[in-house]
Amino acid sequence: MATLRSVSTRRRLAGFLAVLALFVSGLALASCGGGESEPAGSTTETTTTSETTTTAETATTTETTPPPPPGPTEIRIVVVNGAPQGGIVREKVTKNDRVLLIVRSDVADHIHLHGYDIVRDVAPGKPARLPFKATIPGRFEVELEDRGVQIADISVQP
Ligand SMILES: [Cu+2]
Repeated sequence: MATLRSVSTRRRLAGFLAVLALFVSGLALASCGGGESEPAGSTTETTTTSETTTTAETATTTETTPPPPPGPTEIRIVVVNGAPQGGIVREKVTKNDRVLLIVRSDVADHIHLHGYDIVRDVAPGKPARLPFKATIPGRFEVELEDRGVQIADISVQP
């Protein structure tokens, strides 16, 4: 009987050890899981933050993007036989608009934008490009300088 009991005690002891082992490993797992879940939470937060940042950046980009698309207001003038094709080109722009005057000419001359005092060479096959920001309100003559011929009338509205 003593043998049986002793076996039983050993079994109980073994059982106890097994339970203890499970308990310890359970603790280990629990603490491990806890350890994992905390960083996971941080990661999630970080992810959320970065997503928010991305969204904010996208929004910023979207807000920043509009200005470039408008681009400069292009005013094209074609000079034929030393005179503006179709008559003097009359254009209205708004103050602070970016404007690009492009003049094609079959004669060599200089293009002069009065008021802003910009002068560019022009020649057949070599159009003149006069980019400017319309900071000065008023009406300004564009002239074939050497010939003294007006080719455009630019109105900058305040
Ligand atoms: Cu002039």
